[in-house]
Amino acid sequence: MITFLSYLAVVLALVLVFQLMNVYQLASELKGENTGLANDRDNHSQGIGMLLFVAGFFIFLISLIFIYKDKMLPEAASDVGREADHLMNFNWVIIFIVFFITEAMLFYFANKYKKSKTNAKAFYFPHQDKLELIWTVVPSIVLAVIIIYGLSLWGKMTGKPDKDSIIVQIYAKQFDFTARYAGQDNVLGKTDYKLIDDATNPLGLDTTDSKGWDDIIVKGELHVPVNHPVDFKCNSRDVMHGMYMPYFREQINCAPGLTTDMHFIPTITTAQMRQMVHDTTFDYMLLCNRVCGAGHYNMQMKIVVDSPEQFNEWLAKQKTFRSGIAAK
Ligand SMILES: [Cu+2]
Repeated sequence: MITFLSYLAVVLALVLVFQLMNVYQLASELKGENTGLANDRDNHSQGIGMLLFVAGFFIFLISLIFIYKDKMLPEAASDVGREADHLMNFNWVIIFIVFFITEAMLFYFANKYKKSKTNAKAFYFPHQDKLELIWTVVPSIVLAVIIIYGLSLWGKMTGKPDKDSIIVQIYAKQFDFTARYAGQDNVLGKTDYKLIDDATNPLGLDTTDSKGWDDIIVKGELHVPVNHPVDFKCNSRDVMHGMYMPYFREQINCAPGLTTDMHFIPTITTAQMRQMVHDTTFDYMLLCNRVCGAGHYNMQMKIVVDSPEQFNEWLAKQKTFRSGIAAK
């Protein structure tokens, strides 16, 4: 009810302002002031209004950056993540320089060349080759630099992984993630979707392939060691999912019938990050960012970045695929 009354008050206030403006206009028409044409005083006040608007807009924009600074993601926790942040900041610097210069000029000239008695005639300036060359070539070079920078980073994220990477399969389905570590031999065993059985073999591992016997399948928590390359091989059982790791600035699609690959070196452990963000409950997350169905909003997995010792200790406690089968 209070909300409704507040809206009503706003609407009535707008009606009031509109009516007052009508009264003011009618009054000035009666006095013979309003001829329907802007006079020098109107042009002057509009020009000043332009300058005030752009100054206010700049102040508002810059203050927003400072007010919402702590809502941004914390420092990137991976090697490629840091570079992704550099690339992003590089883009922002270019965007801001161009934005501030062009917007300031737009409003400055709107004021400078407002209609007045002294400079009523516009200068006819239809074409200039040199100017066109400059505004074509300069943005082209800047864009090429951004694209080359971006492509080289993408190459680092998805190109050939480091030879001693820990290989982890990320298996997405509606609506959860399962991780499979390649085990002692660091080779993932073969899989076949026809062998999938939710109770005993959720990823459809081929039991005749000995390379898969030492594979370790985990749900709920994904552990990786700090300062060691990890290679994620991503698959999907049903529809398109996203393997999105915002704290490491990585993301790739998990598509059915296809293996996508992405790797990085985690650089900050969960414990260190908890100290950095002053939050003892902080956790890295793996999220799905393809709208994959009704349970998409909750499709996630916790990522724990351990010290190498903690990681080995954790891994040793996990059951291999073969011992898991034997237990059943
Ligand atoms: Cu999903």
